[in-house]
Amino acid sequence: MSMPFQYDVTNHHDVSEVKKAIANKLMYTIGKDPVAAQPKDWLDATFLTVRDQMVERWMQTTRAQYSQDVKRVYYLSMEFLIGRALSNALLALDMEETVRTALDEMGIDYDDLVHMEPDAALGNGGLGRLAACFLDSMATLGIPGMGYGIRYQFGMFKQRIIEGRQVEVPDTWLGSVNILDFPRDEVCYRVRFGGRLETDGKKVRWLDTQNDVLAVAHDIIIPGFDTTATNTLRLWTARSTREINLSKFNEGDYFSAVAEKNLSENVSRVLYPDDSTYSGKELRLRQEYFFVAASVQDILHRYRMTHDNLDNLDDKVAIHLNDTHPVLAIPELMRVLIDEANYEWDEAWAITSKVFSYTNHTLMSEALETWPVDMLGHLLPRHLKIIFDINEKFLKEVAAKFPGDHDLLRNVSLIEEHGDRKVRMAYLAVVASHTINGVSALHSDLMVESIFADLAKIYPERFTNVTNGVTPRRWLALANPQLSSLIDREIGQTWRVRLDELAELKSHIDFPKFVQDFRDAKHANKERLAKYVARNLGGVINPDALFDVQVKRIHEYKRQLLNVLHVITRYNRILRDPDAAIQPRVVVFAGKAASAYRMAKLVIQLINDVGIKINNDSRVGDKLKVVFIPNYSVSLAEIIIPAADLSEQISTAGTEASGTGNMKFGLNGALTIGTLDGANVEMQEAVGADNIFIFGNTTEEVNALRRDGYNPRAIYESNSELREVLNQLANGFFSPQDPERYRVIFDVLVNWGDHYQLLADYESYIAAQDQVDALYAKPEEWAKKAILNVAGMGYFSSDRTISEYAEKIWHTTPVKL
Ligand code: B1N
Repeated sequence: MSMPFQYDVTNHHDVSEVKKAIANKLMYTIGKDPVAAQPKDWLDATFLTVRDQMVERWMQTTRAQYSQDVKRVYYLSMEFLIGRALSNALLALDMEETVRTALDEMGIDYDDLVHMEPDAALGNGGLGRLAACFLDSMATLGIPGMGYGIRYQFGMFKQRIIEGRQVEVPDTWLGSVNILDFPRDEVCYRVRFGGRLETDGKKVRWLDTQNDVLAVAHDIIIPGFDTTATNTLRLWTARSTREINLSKFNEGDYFSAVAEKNLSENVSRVLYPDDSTYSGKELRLRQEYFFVAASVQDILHRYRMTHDNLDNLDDKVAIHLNDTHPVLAIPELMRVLIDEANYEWDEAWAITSKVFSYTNHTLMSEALETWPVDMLGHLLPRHLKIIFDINEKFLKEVAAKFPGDHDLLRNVSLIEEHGDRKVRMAYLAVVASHTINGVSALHSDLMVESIFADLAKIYPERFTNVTNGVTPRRWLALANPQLSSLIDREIGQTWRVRLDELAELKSHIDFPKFVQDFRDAKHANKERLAKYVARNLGGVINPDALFDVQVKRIHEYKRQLLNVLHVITRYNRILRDPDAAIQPRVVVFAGKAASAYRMAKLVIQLINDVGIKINNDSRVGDKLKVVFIPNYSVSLAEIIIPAADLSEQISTAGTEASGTGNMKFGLNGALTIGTLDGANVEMQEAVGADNIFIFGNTTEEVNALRRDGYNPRAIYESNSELREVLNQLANGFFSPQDPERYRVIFDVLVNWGDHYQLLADYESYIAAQDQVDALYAKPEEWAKKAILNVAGMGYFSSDRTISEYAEKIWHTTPVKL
């Protein structure tokens, strides 16, 4: 295609041109004289300069996608935890050095500037961060993909720790001007709620809806690494339908009109801070429908620009459901096909069931969405009817395939009948999707043996596994420049897009200089973290100590509490034998608790109370320190993970679907201490059993205990070290001013069944920690094993993950540029 216009393109590797471009942005777009400009103004000016570079690539890609009429993947997700964008863009465009020098020549410090950018924290944890890694990999691989989600005005809350307790503070990431995204006021769809149905023969009409809202698009550019290919993340924001009519209102109605406007715009106000839990709130259901209704309209609008009917939609459209949160897209597409495009049911169903695929991210019952039939019927009567119709046809099909199997029929119904009737959203996803995947080998196996056992009898061919991965660009190249340049020196630079090449490092453990440089890089990263801790928390930690790190959401199944039991055990050992030689350790925790999750919040408080006691005990000194770093986030992870020696992945076997932190730590040269859970299982295979500390019961053993009876009290009584620790919790040793504070933890573990089986794994966990100490005493050997961990992480690139999705599930190929 010829270029119809002439553009004023900055040479992005020319320092003086980049300087001029930044100065121009500062003057003409921000409206500031360089003499008066604040750091934020410089950040914005720099960002705008870099964004111009991305826009060019973006348009080239979009043009190529249209002219090649490519098949697109639409990744529907309630969460995209993308973090900072500027440093990532500079890496993708290979502009870091140029911009650093340009800023330096203008008297601005590059590092200070990029660290000023707030994180886009539109997600809770692993699920949202996975979506962000996937966008990065789709762009890098040239796969025509588009993310759809919600542009929450308030993202994940900021965590403050006040007197040891978590306090939630709103995240006002949108700040003053926002230059991350392009508002598209003209891309705007109406989303309807409520109302009633009217039937006229076969035709169903959805009428008299109330509290309708407009969804307005905002586009974020997703640059691919070292490629022209660039994708889009389209986030919807709610705008009142009333706004336009506001002037017509008389003075008396004005205030209620504004109140109503606020009410309808609430739908994109705030991210629910629930990770791996589910709360059946109506506003959440509204959010889910809001963003899928807008996205489906947008997808069909784009498709119709080049096609006159929707018969072969699946040739060009794949819609992927990131967990069940966007599952209403299924009845929504059916509604549009039947009510608006006049398809017969069977034709509509044939189209729909070729378009959708679904990823399950958890087996835990408290996270599985089931919406009350009453609530759904009230908010979305047409969709409820469609779900009932899907169910009726589905159950007929099952009855024909498995005659007389009434149990099966009851078990697989989309409607849970006992108590208040509820729609099982995961079942709806399975019935309508051509492919369903779990996120690690173990999880995918358990998925078909447990929650989907009955559905897998009916559709065995639909279920598969795609193990998660992480982007090596952010999680190694950006987060760990020192290790990255060392790896470059050893094996070249192409590992950034072919992470398998890290395997070449295996043979390099015999090069003493490399091993020494590797240790130096780790030490430098530990100094960087120690500096952060000193500056932000005021505590002193010694970079020569072993850094033992558990950072992730606080959840009972992730067992931060087991880690604390070990910390206290270690403390007691130091006090018992003050002269024993012991490997100094710093135990680092970070993570947020859902605001309503009492037990998780109590664990945060316990970590802080234990820290106060231990860190101020002069008998302990440098031998043990406990640090809780507040407000865990993507940008904090980029500092913490490269500094870790030991990665704690200690969930009860069978509960963590995959984990992705485990992969980030391995990639940055930490050794894992973990259970055979989630992707830890595959990590063990990848790095070798000698290079990982595996402990604890297997999933089968956990299940056997649940089935045959588990007696935590007997373990408490038989293990004296453990008994001492638990007694300290019960008798207020760590909370003398409030001795009852942790009694409930003692009860949960000893008297109330210890659901996550911490006590069952305690002894083998402590034994594994002893092995950790022994190995760390031999720093060369430790470093070699750490290198073998890096070398084994090739498989866990999200590029590999996305290639599998593209090939096995979406049937998409890269755009040619
Ligand atoms: O998804 C990650 C996995 O690596 C983790 O193991 C898994 O725990 C996580 C409801 C969830 N599962 N379910 C959620 C998040 C928000 C919400 O509102 C559930 N997150 C996971 C990526 O596969």
